[in-house]
Amino acid sequence: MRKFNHVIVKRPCKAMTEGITSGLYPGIPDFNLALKQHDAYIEALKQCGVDVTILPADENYPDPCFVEDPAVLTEKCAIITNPGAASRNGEKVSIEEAVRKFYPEDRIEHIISPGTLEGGDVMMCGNHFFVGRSARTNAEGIRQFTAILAKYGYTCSEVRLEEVLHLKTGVNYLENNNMLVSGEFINKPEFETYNKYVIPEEEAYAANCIWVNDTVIVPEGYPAVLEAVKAMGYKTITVDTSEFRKLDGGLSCLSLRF
Ligand code: CIR
Repeated sequence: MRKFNHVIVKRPCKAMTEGITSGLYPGIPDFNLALKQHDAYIEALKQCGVDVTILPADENYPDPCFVEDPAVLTEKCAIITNPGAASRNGEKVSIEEAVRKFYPEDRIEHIISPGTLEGGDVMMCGNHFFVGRSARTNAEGIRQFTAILAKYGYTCSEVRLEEVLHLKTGVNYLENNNMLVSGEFINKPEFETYNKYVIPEEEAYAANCIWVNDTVIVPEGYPAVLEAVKAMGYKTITVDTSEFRKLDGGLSCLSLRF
C-alpha cells in the first residue's frame, strides 16, 4: 500500500486577497480566518502520520499557499513545474529550495518553456499519472512530463479539460481503486475501470478530497460526499476551506504529499 511520509505546506500570505479567482465561489478571502483554517488543515495532516514541513508565507505572490501547483513529488523524483498562470510562475523558485531537502540533485527534474504544467492537473494512480490538458497545462508540458516520468518507470496519459480549472478540481483518486468523479469527468472513458463515486452537482467542490494514509480529508459542509467516503471504509477528517474556495483552491492544492 502507498504510504506518504512527508507533506509540505506554505502559510497563506496577506496578498491572498489578490489571488486568482474564477468567481465561482464569490467573496474576498478573510486572511485571519484563512490562517485558522490552515492551522486546522496542518493538524488534520499530522493526524494522518506524516511529518509536515511548514514554509513561511511568501508575500511576493498572491497564490503561493497552493503549493501543489509548482511541483509534483513522486517516490522516485521531484518535478518542478512551469506554472501556466503568469502571476504564479515565479513560485517554482522557492518551492524548489524546499524540495531540495528531500531529493538528491539528480532526481530533481524541470518542466521548461514553452511547456507549462501545474501540479493541480496531475493525478497519481499507483504508477500511472493522469494529467489534465487545461488552460494552465499545455501539450508541450505534458510531453516533457511524460518523458520525465518514463525515465523512472512511470506511465502517463492526458485527460482533456473543458470546464474546470485543474484535473483534480473535479476528480480525485482515493487509492484502493476508488475515485471521486464530478461534472465533465463522470463519463470519461479513462476512468471506466475505477470504482467511481459520482459527486452530486451541488457538492461539486468536494470532489477535491485527499487520501493520506487511509484517512480521507473532506472539505467541511458536504454531507453526501462525507457519507460516501465513510461508506467506502475510510477514516475521515473534515476541514473548513471556505476562504481558499473563494480562490478556487481546495484541499489537494494546499499541500504536497509524498
Ligand atoms: C489559481 O487560480 O491558481 C489559484 N487561485 C488556485 C489554485 C488551486 N490549485 C489547485 O487546484 N491545485
